[in-house]
Amino acid sequence: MSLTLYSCPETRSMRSLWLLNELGVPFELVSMPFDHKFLRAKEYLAIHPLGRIPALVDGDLTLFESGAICEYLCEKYESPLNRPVGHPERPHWLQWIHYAETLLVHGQNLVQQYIFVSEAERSPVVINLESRRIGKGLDMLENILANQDYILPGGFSGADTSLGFSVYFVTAFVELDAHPNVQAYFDRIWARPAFQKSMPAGQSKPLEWLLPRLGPKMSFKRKAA
Ligand SMILES: N[C@@H](CCC(=O)N[C@@H](CS)C(=O)NCC(=O)O)C(=O)O
Repeated sequence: MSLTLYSCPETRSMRSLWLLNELGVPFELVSMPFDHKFLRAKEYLAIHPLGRIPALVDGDLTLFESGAICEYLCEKYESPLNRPVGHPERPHWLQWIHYAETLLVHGQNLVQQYIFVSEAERSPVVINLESRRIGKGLDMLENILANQDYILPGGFSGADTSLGFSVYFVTAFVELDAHPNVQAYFDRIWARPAFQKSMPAGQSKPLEWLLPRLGPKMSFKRKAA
């Protein structure tokens, strides 16, 4: 049965693409520009009724939601990326796959503010609130990553492809200067060949093409004592 991933560069579908590259399984990539011309086309709506990405087709099965795709692929293809039922890290593996969305949504709300909302309607309150919520998430990760390289003590897993993409995405909006352990996590992820293979070719920064349209990054630098 052949696997097909529907994807747009640097969106949540990068999680699934990265995971497939980590697993090293054969798949076909259908990469579309992030544009409703493609996402709302009749052909694509037949795959995902809401026209969102990612979507995965595996033979007769069509699946959307990046968290579900992560669990499905890790369970289907045996590898160290899975934490199967009964594994002591299983509950937290699930937690981090899904927490990744909580963190990412703050970044997505910032994209809406900067790109989709007119300047007149843009809200500094929302921008401040969403950036600070990212900061709180990073504070939590900073403590966890003080003692381990990846989000689970047992090492790199599917949960890192979910969460790692969220960390990647939010660095377009916040500096990591107050979060050195998160920065080191970001650097470890960045160095993975499967991650590099999932990035748009020739790009050296997250959301590089979008950066000129975003506001200044929030810095959480702590004041010197
Ligand atoms: N929770 C879903 C979110 C899917 C989603 O909203 N993807 C965005 C890209 S990151 C999308 O397709 N947006 C297009 C649109 O909203 O029209 C997942 O994790 O797959």
